[in-house]
Amino acid sequence: MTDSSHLVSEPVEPLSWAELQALAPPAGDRVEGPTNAQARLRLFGRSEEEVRVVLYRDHHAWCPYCQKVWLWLEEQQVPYRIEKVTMFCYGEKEAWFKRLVPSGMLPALALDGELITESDRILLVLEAAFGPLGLPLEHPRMLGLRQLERDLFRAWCTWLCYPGDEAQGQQLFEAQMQRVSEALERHDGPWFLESFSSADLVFVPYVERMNSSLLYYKGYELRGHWPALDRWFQGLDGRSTYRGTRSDHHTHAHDLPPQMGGCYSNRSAQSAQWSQRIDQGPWQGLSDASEAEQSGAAAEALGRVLRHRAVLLQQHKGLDDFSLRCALSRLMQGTACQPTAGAERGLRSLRDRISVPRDMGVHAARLLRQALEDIASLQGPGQGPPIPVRHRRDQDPAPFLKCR
Ligand SMILES: N[C@@H](CCC(=O)N[C@@H](CS)C(=O)NCC(=O)O)C(=O)O
Repeated sequence: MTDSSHLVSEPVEPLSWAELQALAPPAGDRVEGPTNAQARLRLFGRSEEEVRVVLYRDHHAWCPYCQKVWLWLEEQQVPYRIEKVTMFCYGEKEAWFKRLVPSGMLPALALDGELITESDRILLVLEAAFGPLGLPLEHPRMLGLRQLERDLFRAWCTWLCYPGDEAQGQQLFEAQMQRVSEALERHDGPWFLESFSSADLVFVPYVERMNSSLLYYKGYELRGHWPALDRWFQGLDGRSTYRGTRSDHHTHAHDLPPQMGGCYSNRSAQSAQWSQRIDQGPWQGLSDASEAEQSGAAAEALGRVLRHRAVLLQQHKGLDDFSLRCALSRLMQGTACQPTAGAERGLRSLRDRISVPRDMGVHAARLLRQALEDIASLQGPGQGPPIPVRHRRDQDPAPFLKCR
Protein backbone atom coordinates (compact mmCIF):
# COMPACT_ATOMS: atom_id res chain seq x y z
CA MET A 1 0.00 0.00 0.00
CA THR A 2 1.14 3.52 -0.71
CA ASP A 3 1.43 5.91 2.17
CA SER A 4 1.53 9.33 0.55
CA SER A 5 2.28 11.15 3.81
CA HIS A 6 5.96 10.15 3.51
CA LEU A 7 6.33 10.81 -0.19
CA VAL A 8 9.18 13.15 -1.14
CA SER A 9 9.23 15.10 -4.37
CA GLU A 10 11.91 14.36 -6.96
CA PRO A 11 13.69 16.87 -9.19
CA VAL A 12 11.87 15.65 -12.32
CA GLU A 13 9.64 17.27 -14.90
CA PRO A 14 6.20 15.79 -15.54
CA LEU A 15 5.52 14.16 -18.90
CA SER A 16 4.24 16.48 -21.62
CA TRP A 17 0.70 16.07 -22.95
CA ALA A 18 2.15 14.51 -26.11
CA GLU A 19 4.14 12.00 -24.07
CA LEU A 20 1.08 11.19 -21.99
CA GLN A 21 -1.03 10.83 -25.11
CA ALA A 22 1.46 8.28 -26.45
CA LEU A 23 0.90 6.15 -23.30
CA ALA A 24 -2.90 6.21 -23.58
CA PRO A 25 -4.65 3.08 -24.82
CA PRO A 26 -6.37 3.05 -28.21
CA ALA A 27 -10.09 3.82 -27.95
CA GLY A 28 -11.92 0.61 -27.02
CA ASP A 29 -14.89 -0.71 -28.98
CA ARG A 30 -17.85 0.63 -26.99
CA VAL A 31 -20.42 -0.98 -29.26
CA GLU A 32 -19.11 -4.55 -29.52
CA GLY A 33 -16.55 -4.68 -26.69
CA PRO A 34 -17.24 -5.59 -23.06
CA THR A 35 -20.08 -3.96 -21.10
CA ASN A 36 -19.21 -0.33 -20.48
CA ALA A 37 -20.81 2.85 -19.18
CA GLN A 38 -19.82 5.06 -22.10
CA ALA A 39 -21.61 3.21 -24.93
CA ARG A 40 -24.52 4.82 -26.77
CA LEU A 41 -25.22 1.72 -28.81
CA ARG A 42 -24.74 -2.00 -28.13
CA LEU A 43 -25.07 -4.47 -30.96
CA PHE A 44 -23.72 -7.89 -29.88
CA GLY A 45 -22.79 -8.72 -33.46
CA ARG A 46 -26.13 -7.62 -34.94
CA SER A 47 -26.84 -4.84 -37.41
CA GLU A 48 -28.14 -1.43 -36.37
CA GLU A 49 -31.38 -2.05 -38.25
CA GLU A 50 -32.16 -4.87 -35.83
CA VAL A 51 -32.20 -2.58 -32.79
CA ARG A 52 -35.69 -2.57 -31.22
CA VAL A 53 -34.84 -1.19 -27.79
CA VAL A 54 -33.88 2.23 -26.41
CA LEU A 55 -32.84 2.39 -22.76
CA TYR A 56 -33.16 5.75 -21.01
CA ARG A 57 -30.85 5.77 -18.02
CA ASP A 58 -29.05 8.40 -15.96
CA HIS A 59 -25.78 9.99 -17.09
CA HIS A 60 -23.80 8.93 -14.05
CA ALA A 61 -25.06 5.34 -13.77
CA TRP A 62 -26.19 6.12 -10.22
CA CYS A 63 -29.80 4.96 -10.61
CA PRO A 64 -30.14 1.42 -9.18
CA TYR A 65 -33.31 0.59 -11.10
CA CYS A 66 -31.54 1.51 -14.34
CA GLN A 67 -28.65 -0.81 -13.47
CA LYS A 68 -31.08 -3.73 -13.20
CA VAL A 69 -32.49 -3.19 -16.70
CA TRP A 70 -29.04 -2.38 -18.13
CA LEU A 71 -27.62 -5.64 -16.76
CA TRP A 72 -30.57 -7.63 -18.11
CA LEU A 73 -30.00 -6.29 -21.64
CA GLU A 74 -26.27 -7.03 -21.40
CA GLU A 75 -26.82 -10.55 -20.05
CA GLN A 76 -29.37 -11.36 -22.73
CA GLN A 77 -27.33 -9.62 -25.44
CA VAL A 78 -30.33 -7.73 -26.77
CA PRO A 79 -29.12 -4.95 -29.10
CA TYR A 80 -30.09 -1.52 -27.76
CA ARG A 81 -29.46 2.18 -27.90
CA ILE A 82 -28.74 4.26 -24.80
CA GLU A 83 -30.09 7.76 -24.14
CA LYS A 84 -28.68 9.40 -21.04
CA VAL A 85 -30.79 11.64 -18.81
CA THR A 86 -29.91 13.95 -15.90
CA MET A 87 -31.21 13.10 -12.43
CA PHE A 88 -32.83 15.88 -10.39
CA CYS A 89 -30.11 15.65 -7.73
CA TYR A 90 -27.27 16.62 -10.05
CA GLY A 91 -28.71 18.92 -12.69
CA GLU A 92 -31.50 20.01 -14.98
CA LYS A 93 -33.75 17.25 -16.33
CA GLU A 94 -33.72 17.39 -20.15
CA ALA A 95 -36.89 18.98 -21.59
CA TRP A 96 -37.16 16.28 -24.27
CA PHE A 97 -37.25 13.60 -21.57
CA LYS A 98 -39.90 15.44 -19.54
CA ARG A 99 -42.08 15.50 -22.64
CA LEU A 100 -41.61 11.73 -22.94
CA VAL A 101 -41.94 10.95 -19.20
CA PRO A 102 -43.51 13.91 -17.35
CA SER A 103 -42.47 12.60 -13.90
CA GLY A 104 -38.85 12.51 -15.10
CA MET A 105 -38.43 9.06 -13.52
CA LEU A 106 -35.83 6.61 -14.70
CA PRO A 107 -35.41 4.08 -16.10
CA ALA A 108 -37.64 4.20 -19.16
CA LEU A 109 -37.41 1.96 -22.16
CA ALA A 110 -38.87 2.00 -25.65
CA LEU A 111 -39.56 -1.31 -27.37
CA ASP A 112 -40.50 -0.98 -31.04
CA GLY A 113 -41.32 2.67 -30.30
CA GLU A 114 -43.59 1.94 -27.34
CA LEU A 115 -42.53 3.59 -24.10
CA ILE A 116 -42.51 1.65 -20.81
CA THR A 117 -41.64 2.93 -17.33
CA GLU A 118 -41.15 1.17 -13.96
CA SER A 119 -38.22 -1.21 -13.94
CA ASP A 120 -40.27 -4.30 -13.02
CA ARG A 121 -42.74 -3.67 -15.84
CA ILE A 122 -39.84 -3.06 -18.20
CA LEU A 123 -38.30 -6.41 -17.31
CA LEU A 124 -41.62 -8.20 -17.82
CA VAL A 125 -42.04 -6.63 -21.25
CA LEU A 126 -38.44 -7.49 -22.19
CA GLU A 127 -38.92 -11.03 -20.96
CA ALA A 128 -42.08 -11.43 -23.07
CA ALA A 129 -40.24 -10.12 -26.15
CA PHE A 130 -36.83 -11.80 -25.77
CA GLY A 131 -37.31 -14.68 -23.33
CA PRO A 132 -36.50 -15.03 -19.61
CA LEU A 133 -33.07 -14.98 -18.02
CA GLY A 134 -33.37 -18.25 -16.11
CA LEU A 135 -36.80 -18.75 -14.55
CA PRO A 136 -39.51 -16.28 -15.60
CA LEU A 137 -39.95 -13.31 -13.26
CA GLU A 138 -43.43 -14.44 -12.27
CA HIS A 139 -42.48 -18.03 -11.42
CA PRO A 140 -43.36 -18.65 -7.74
CA ARG A 141 -39.71 -19.18 -6.74
CA MET A 142 -38.74 -15.98 -8.47
CA LEU A 143 -41.61 -14.07 -6.84
CA GLY A 144 -40.42 -15.25 -3.43
CA LEU A 145 -36.88 -14.03 -4.10
CA ARG A 146 -38.10 -10.71 -5.48
CA GLN A 147 -40.12 -10.19 -2.29
CA LEU A 148 -37.06 -11.09 -0.21
CA GLU A 149 -35.07 -8.42 -2.05
CA ARG A 150 -37.70 -5.80 -1.15
CA ASP A 151 -37.69 -6.95 2.51
CA LEU A 152 -33.91 -6.61 2.63
CA PHE A 153 -34.10 -3.23 0.92
CA ARG A 154 -36.56 -1.90 3.51
CA ALA A 155 -34.45 -3.15 6.43
CA TRP A 156 -31.35 -1.51 4.92
CA CYS A 157 -33.19 1.82 4.44
CA THR A 158 -34.46 1.74 8.01
CA TRP A 159 -30.96 1.25 9.37
CA LEU A 160 -29.13 3.61 7.04
CA CYS A 161 -31.54 6.44 6.33
CA TYR A 162 -33.30 7.12 9.64
CA PRO A 163 -31.71 8.25 12.87
CA GLY A 164 -32.74 5.83 15.57
CA ASP A 165 -31.74 2.84 17.61
CA GLU A 166 -28.59 1.61 15.89
CA ALA A 167 -28.59 -1.81 17.52
CA GLN A 168 -32.18 -2.40 16.51
CA GLY A 169 -31.53 -1.17 12.94
CA GLN A 170 -28.65 -3.62 12.61
CA GLN A 171 -30.67 -6.47 14.13
CA LEU A 172 -33.59 -5.97 11.72
CA PHE A 173 -31.18 -5.83 8.79
CA GLU A 174 -29.36 -8.97 9.91
CA ALA A 175 -32.66 -10.84 10.28
CA GLN A 176 -33.32 -10.22 6.58
CA MET A 177 -29.70 -10.98 5.67
CA GLN A 178 -30.08 -14.33 7.43
CA ARG A 179 -32.95 -15.16 5.04
CA VAL A 180 -30.86 -14.01 2.06
CA SER A 181 -27.93 -16.11 3.19
CA GLU A 182 -30.17 -19.18 3.57
CA ALA A 183 -31.59 -18.61 0.09
CA LEU A 184 -28.06 -18.49 -1.33
CA GLU A 185 -26.99 -21.60 0.56
CA ARG A 186 -29.82 -23.65 -0.90
CA HIS A 187 -27.66 -24.38 -3.99
CA ASP A 188 -24.09 -25.46 -4.58
CA GLY A 189 -23.15 -22.55 -6.83
CA PRO A 190 -22.90 -18.88 -5.85
CA TRP A 191 -26.35 -17.87 -7.21
CA PHE A 192 -29.88 -17.54 -5.86
CA LEU A 193 -31.07 -20.34 -8.17
CA GLU A 194 -29.24 -23.24 -9.84
CA SER A 195 -27.65 -20.88 -12.37
CA PHE A 196 -27.33 -17.13 -12.83
CA SER A 197 -30.80 -15.65 -13.41
CA SER A 198 -33.00 -12.58 -13.09
CA ALA A 199 -33.13 -13.35 -9.37
CA ASP A 200 -29.44 -12.39 -9.02
CA LEU A 201 -29.93 -9.41 -11.19
CA VAL A 202 -32.78 -8.12 -9.02
CA PHE A 203 -30.49 -8.19 -5.96
CA VAL A 204 -27.43 -6.65 -7.66
CA PRO A 205 -28.11 -2.89 -7.53
CA TYR A 206 -29.09 -2.54 -3.89
CA VAL A 207 -26.84 -5.23 -2.42
CA GLU A 208 -23.92 -3.47 -4.15
CA ARG A 209 -25.08 -0.22 -2.51
CA MET A 210 -25.56 -1.94 0.86
CA ASN A 211 -22.02 -3.29 0.72
CA SER A 212 -20.54 0.18 0.23
CA SER A 213 -22.86 2.28 2.38
CA LEU A 214 -22.84 0.02 5.42
CA LEU A 215 -19.04 -0.02 5.36
CA TYR A 216 -18.82 3.76 5.06
CA TYR A 217 -21.60 4.81 7.44
CA LYS A 218 -21.66 1.90 9.92
CA GLY A 219 -18.23 0.29 9.60
CA TYR A 220 -20.14 -2.97 8.84
CA GLU A 221 -18.32 -5.45 6.60
CA LEU A 222 -21.19 -7.14 4.80
CA ARG A 223 -19.01 -9.56 2.85
CA GLY A 224 -17.05 -10.51 5.97
CA HIS A 225 -20.22 -11.22 7.97
CA TRP A 226 -22.00 -13.28 5.32
CA PRO A 227 -19.84 -15.87 3.50
CA ALA A 228 -22.64 -16.87 1.09
CA LEU A 229 -22.96 -13.25 0.02
CA ASP A 230 -19.21 -13.02 -0.39
CA ARG A 231 -19.31 -16.01 -2.75
CA TRP A 232 -22.14 -14.34 -4.65
CA PHE A 233 -20.04 -11.16 -5.06
CA GLN A 234 -17.08 -13.25 -6.21
CA GLY A 235 -19.34 -14.90 -8.79
CA LEU A 236 -20.47 -11.48 -9.98
CA ASP A 237 -16.86 -10.26 -10.20
CA GLY A 238 -16.29 -13.03 -12.72
CA ARG A 239 -18.95 -11.66 -15.11
CA SER A 240 -17.88 -8.94 -17.50
CA THR A 241 -21.49 -7.69 -17.64
CA TYR A 242 -21.37 -6.96 -13.93
CA ARG A 243 -17.85 -5.51 -14.07
CA GLY A 244 -19.04 -3.00 -16.67
CA THR A 245 -21.97 -1.71 -14.60
CA ARG A 246 -20.39 -1.98 -11.15
CA SER A 247 -19.68 1.09 -9.06
CA ASP A 248 -17.35 1.41 -6.04
CA HIS A 249 -17.46 2.32 -2.36
CA HIS A 250 -16.51 5.97 -2.83
CA THR A 251 -19.04 6.64 -5.56
CA HIS A 252 -21.90 5.04 -3.62
CA ALA A 253 -20.94 6.60 -0.28
CA HIS A 254 -21.57 9.97 -1.90
CA ASP A 255 -24.24 9.30 -4.54
CA LEU A 256 -26.66 7.75 -2.03
CA PRO A 257 -27.31 10.61 0.44
CA PRO A 258 -29.13 12.90 -2.03
CA GLN A 259 -30.98 9.98 -3.59
CA MET A 260 -32.05 8.43 -0.28
CA GLY A 261 -32.69 11.68 1.60
CA GLY A 262 -29.65 11.21 3.85
CA CYS A 263 -27.49 8.43 5.30
CA TYR A 264 -26.70 8.25 9.03
CA SER A 265 -23.33 7.25 10.41
CA ASN A 266 -23.31 5.28 13.66
CA ARG A 267 -20.16 7.25 14.56
CA SER A 268 -18.30 4.07 15.50
CA ALA A 269 -14.52 3.83 15.40
CA GLN A 270 -14.90 1.32 12.52
CA SER A 271 -17.06 3.64 10.44
CA ALA A 272 -14.58 6.48 11.05
CA GLN A 273 -11.74 4.24 9.87
CA TRP A 274 -13.53 2.97 6.78
CA SER A 275 -14.92 6.33 5.71
CA GLN A 276 -11.48 7.91 6.05
CA ARG A 277 -9.91 5.12 3.97
CA ILE A 278 -12.65 5.27 1.30
CA ASP A 279 -12.33 9.07 1.05
CA GLN A 280 -8.61 9.55 1.50
CA GLY A 281 -7.02 6.22 0.70
CA PRO A 282 -5.06 4.12 0.43
CA TRP A 283 -7.58 2.66 -1.99
CA GLN A 284 -5.77 -0.52 -3.02
CA GLY A 285 -7.30 -3.62 -1.46
CA LEU A 286 -10.70 -2.12 -0.61
CA SER A 287 -13.35 -4.81 -0.77
CA ASP A 288 -15.30 -3.30 -3.67
CA ALA A 289 -13.77 -5.52 -6.34
CA SER A 290 -11.58 -8.58 -6.64
CA GLU A 291 -7.91 -7.75 -6.88
CA ALA A 292 -7.41 -9.92 -9.96
CA GLU A 293 -8.50 -7.83 -12.92
CA GLN A 294 -6.19 -4.82 -12.91
CA SER A 295 -4.17 -4.94 -16.09
CA GLY A 296 -4.41 -1.77 -18.12
CA ALA A 297 -6.14 0.10 -15.29
CA ALA A 298 -3.62 2.98 -15.16
CA ALA A 299 -3.77 3.48 -18.92
CA GLU A 300 -7.56 3.38 -18.77
CA ALA A 301 -7.57 6.18 -16.18
CA LEU A 302 -5.08 8.18 -18.25
CA GLY A 303 -7.21 7.85 -21.39
CA ARG A 304 -10.30 9.07 -19.61
CA VAL A 305 -8.55 12.12 -18.10
CA LEU A 306 -6.99 13.05 -21.45
CA ARG A 307 -10.41 12.97 -23.08
CA HIS A 308 -11.85 15.49 -20.62
CA ARG A 309 -8.79 17.39 -19.53
CA ALA A 310 -9.90 20.83 -20.79
CA VAL A 311 -13.17 20.67 -18.81
CA LEU A 312 -11.46 19.16 -15.77
CA LEU A 313 -8.98 22.03 -15.67
CA GLN A 314 -11.88 24.51 -15.79
CA GLN A 315 -14.05 22.70 -13.23
CA HIS A 316 -11.56 22.12 -10.43
CA LYS A 317 -10.42 25.37 -8.89
CA GLY A 318 -6.67 25.37 -8.30
CA LEU A 319 -5.98 22.49 -10.66
CA ASP A 320 -3.45 23.63 -13.23
CA ASP A 321 -1.97 22.03 -16.32
CA PHE A 322 1.42 21.35 -14.70
CA SER A 323 0.06 19.72 -11.53
CA LEU A 324 -2.37 17.55 -13.47
CA ARG A 325 0.56 16.33 -15.58
CA CYS A 326 2.47 15.62 -12.35
CA ALA A 327 -0.41 13.41 -11.19
CA LEU A 328 -0.67 11.62 -14.54
CA SER A 329 3.10 11.07 -14.61
CA ARG A 330 2.81 9.60 -11.13
CA LEU A 331 0.03 7.33 -12.40
CA MET A 332 2.01 6.08 -15.39
CA GLN A 333 5.62 6.17 -14.20
CA GLY A 334 5.57 6.49 -10.43
CA THR A 335 7.49 9.79 -10.47
CA ALA A 336 6.80 12.44 -7.83
CA CYS A 337 7.19 15.93 -9.25
CA GLN A 338 6.38 18.87 -7.06
CA PRO A 339 3.00 20.41 -8.05
CA THR A 340 2.26 24.12 -8.19
CA ALA A 341 1.64 25.92 -4.89
CA GLY A 342 -2.08 25.76 -4.06
CA ALA A 343 -2.78 22.96 -6.54
CA GLU A 344 -3.46 20.39 -3.80
CA ARG A 345 -7.05 21.61 -3.43
CA GLY A 346 -7.72 21.19 -7.14
CA LEU A 347 -6.05 17.78 -7.25
CA ARG A 348 -8.17 16.60 -4.32
CA SER A 349 -11.31 18.15 -5.78
CA LEU A 350 -10.82 15.96 -8.86
CA ARG A 351 -9.90 12.95 -6.67
CA ASP A 352 -13.25 13.29 -4.86
CA ARG A 353 -15.30 13.48 -8.03
CA ILE A 354 -14.20 10.42 -9.95
CA SER A 355 -17.36 8.40 -10.42
CA VAL A 356 -17.35 4.66 -11.15
CA PRO A 357 -18.38 3.31 -13.68
CA ARG A 358 -19.32 6.61 -15.35
CA ASP A 359 -15.70 7.70 -15.74
CA MET A 360 -13.73 4.47 -15.51
CA GLY A 361 -13.61 1.08 -13.80
CA VAL A 362 -12.97 0.43 -10.12
CA HIS A 363 -9.26 -0.29 -10.48
CA ALA A 364 -8.55 2.64 -12.77
CA ALA A 365 -10.34 4.94 -10.31
CA ARG A 366 -8.30 3.64 -7.37
CA LEU A 367 -5.01 4.24 -9.17
CA LEU A 368 -6.01 7.70 -10.31
CA ARG A 369 -7.26 8.73 -6.86
CA GLN A 370 -3.99 7.50 -5.37
CA ALA A 371 -1.85 9.37 -7.92
CA LEU A 372 -3.82 12.60 -7.35
CA GLU A 373 -3.51 12.19 -3.59
CA ASP A 374 0.21 11.37 -3.77
CA ILE A 375 0.95 14.52 -5.74
CA ALA A 376 -1.40 16.69 -3.61
CA SER A 377 0.37 15.44 -0.45
CA LEU A 378 3.65 16.93 -1.72
CA GLN A 379 2.07 20.36 -1.43
CA GLY A 380 0.04 20.09 1.78
CA PRO A 381 -3.16 19.00 3.51
CA GLY A 382 -5.55 21.43 1.74
CA GLN A 383 -8.76 19.71 0.61
CA GLY A 384 -11.11 20.51 -2.25
CA PRO A 385 -14.68 21.74 -1.71
CA PRO A 386 -16.63 19.33 0.51
CA ILE A 387 -18.87 16.88 -1.32
CA PRO A 388 -22.45 18.11 -0.87
CA VAL A 389 -24.93 15.73 0.76
CA ARG A 390 -28.32 17.22 -0.14
CA HIS A 391 -27.64 17.44 -3.88
CA ARG A 392 -24.77 16.66 -6.23
CA ARG A 393 -24.85 19.65 -8.54
CA ASP A 394 -21.07 19.61 -8.31
CA GLN A 395 -21.53 16.64 -10.66
CA ASP A 396 -23.66 18.39 -13.28
CA PRO A 397 -22.83 16.59 -16.54
CA ALA A 398 -23.65 19.64 -18.72
CA PRO A 399 -20.08 20.98 -19.17
CA PHE A 400 -18.85 17.53 -20.22
CA LEU A 401 -21.59 17.06 -22.80
CA LYS A 402 -20.56 20.14 -24.77
CA CYS A 403 -17.30 18.50 -25.80
CA ARG A 404 -18.54 15.00 -26.57
N1 LIG B 1 -40.36 2.16 -9.05
C1 LIG B 1 -39.48 2.79 -10.00
C2 LIG B 1 -38.48 3.60 -9.23
C3 LIG B 1 -37.59 4.39 -10.14
C4 LIG B 1 -36.85 5.49 -9.40
O1 LIG B 1 -37.01 5.69 -8.17
N2 LIG B 1 -36.05 6.23 -10.15
C5 LIG B 1 -35.32 7.35 -9.60
C6 LIG B 1 -33.84 7.13 -9.74
S1 LIG B 1 -33.28 5.72 -8.88
C7 LIG B 1 -35.60 8.58 -10.47
O2 LIG B 1 -35.63 8.51 -11.67
N3 LIG B 1 -35.76 9.74 -9.85
C8 LIG B 1 -35.84 10.98 -10.58
C9 LIG B 1 -34.49 11.63 -10.62
O3 LIG B 1 -33.70 11.37 -9.71
O4 LIG B 1 -34.20 12.40 -11.52
C10 LIG B 1 -38.80 1.73 -10.87
O5 LIG B 1 -38.68 0.59 -10.41
O6 LIG B 1 -38.45 2.03 -12.01
